[in-house]
Amino acid sequence: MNITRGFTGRPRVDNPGLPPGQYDARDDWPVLSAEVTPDLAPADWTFRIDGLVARPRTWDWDGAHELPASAYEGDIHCVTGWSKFGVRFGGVSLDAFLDAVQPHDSATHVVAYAHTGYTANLPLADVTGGRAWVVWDHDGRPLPAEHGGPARLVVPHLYFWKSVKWLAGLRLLDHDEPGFWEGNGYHPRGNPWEEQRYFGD
Ligand SMILES: Nc1nc2c(c(=O)[nH]1)N[C@H]1C(S)=C(S)[C@@H](COP(=O)(O)O)O[C@H]1N2
Ligand SMILES: [Mo]
Repeated sequence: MNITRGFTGRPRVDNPGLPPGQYDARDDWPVLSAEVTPDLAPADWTFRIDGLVARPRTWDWDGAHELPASAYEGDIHCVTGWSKFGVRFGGVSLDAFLDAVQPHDSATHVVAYAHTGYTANLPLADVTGGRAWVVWDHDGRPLPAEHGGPARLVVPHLYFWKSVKWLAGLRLLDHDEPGFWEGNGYHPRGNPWEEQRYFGD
């Protein structure tokens, strides 16, 4: 007897870029916010890096734009199931900001936080080496407020809850400290390719 397994949704073989358990949202870009969208003008936006760094620093909008421009074009994956292909973000690599503050050798993790209070924890290694961006453009236009404008974090190789909207800062730590979703049962790292959705996955 033939047992046919897994005929739910589109077969992944058609779409090798789709991590396990995800679907292609195509032209949709769902908004997922735990807070009300803040009314934050570029002139009021600041981005601070402190904690285990030699030179803690705060950038304003113009100061951040003086750093070398860097773009991400690729895929994003939300833990609720949608993935989106070929998203284009423009901003600055987080490496450029981190180079300026000189992280201590003891720093192993970061907490990224929003102007609204939302937080997400990340291993420092996941936000260095050209894998994380502070972005203010989407498709060549200013990032819409509901998607985190004026500026958000983008860490596309992890589930998108790590990509803090209305980004206000990073604190460097020598230990892991759960953020908003991680403290509510989600996985500390959130690698979509290993389906690290919940604590213990
Ligand atoms: N400040 C803040 N950042 C956040 C969130 C949030 O609720 N607040 N949600 C996260 C989640 S779960 C996802 S999937 C993405 C959603 O980004 P989008 O609304 O632009 O699709 O933002 C992440 N960053
Ligand atoms: Mo999400």
